[in-house]
Amino acid sequence: MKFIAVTRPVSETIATCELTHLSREPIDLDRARAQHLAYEQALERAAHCEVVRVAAAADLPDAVFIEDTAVVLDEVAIIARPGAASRRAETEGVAGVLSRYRELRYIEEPGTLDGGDVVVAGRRVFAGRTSRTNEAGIAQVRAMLAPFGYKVQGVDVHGCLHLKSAATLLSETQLLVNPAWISREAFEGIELLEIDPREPYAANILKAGDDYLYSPAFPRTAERLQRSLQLNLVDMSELAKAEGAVTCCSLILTSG
Ligand code: CIR
Repeated sequence: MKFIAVTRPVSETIATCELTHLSREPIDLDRARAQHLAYEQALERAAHCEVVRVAAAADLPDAVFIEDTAVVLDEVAIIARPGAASRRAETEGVAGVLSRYRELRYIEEPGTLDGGDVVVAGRRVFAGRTSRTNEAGIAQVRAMLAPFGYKVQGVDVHGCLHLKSAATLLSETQLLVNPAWISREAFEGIELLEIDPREPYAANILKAGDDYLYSPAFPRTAERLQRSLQLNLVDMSELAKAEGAVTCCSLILTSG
């Protein structure tokens, strides 16, 4: 199976990005771009993905966080309607690229949905209720995916930006989680591996095929993970100041 990682360059306006849980700190644009390039190289070399870039969008500060603009499944791609109004224009360029690979569906008003709120585990789809994703958005995803046999479940998220800040996929039956930000009951039947509580942001890991990208900012959780997984460490420290993490900067899709 071949994997494609769709990415988008870091915009020169990233300093004016949306921020919810962090205070604004200066972002070194060159350093952010160098880290993003290293991330793309890790996707190519370590995770064996073909990297396909959406054209840069200088006037869209958060464009690099492409994960939020869509949810891509094997059968279809859902184009999101981001909860932050400043991010809505990001979807157009992404939809153009994704239409090469998938049929598209669109989240429509009054629905809002950030892709960062959606975790797909086999035929189970978990959708976070957050400041970015509302019940109408989740209901639209449920209706769009029912014909393909996916079961969509809403999950309450507290204290973080997206569901994927609190829970990401290790395998179809196992998630890496920060239990402080979600309730375990929503994930019945799924094994939950907990982060080290001293590293609250550590629940974000990117799985591409059988390979994993992870941030070196969380050494204690990394040590737990390395007992059973091989991690490719990518420094995302500059993009983390914009509240981004490893999953946010790509959309991974299967092809061929
Ligand atoms: C935002 O607030 O929308 C961006 N500054 C960060 C988005 C991070 N995306 C993600 O976690 N999926």
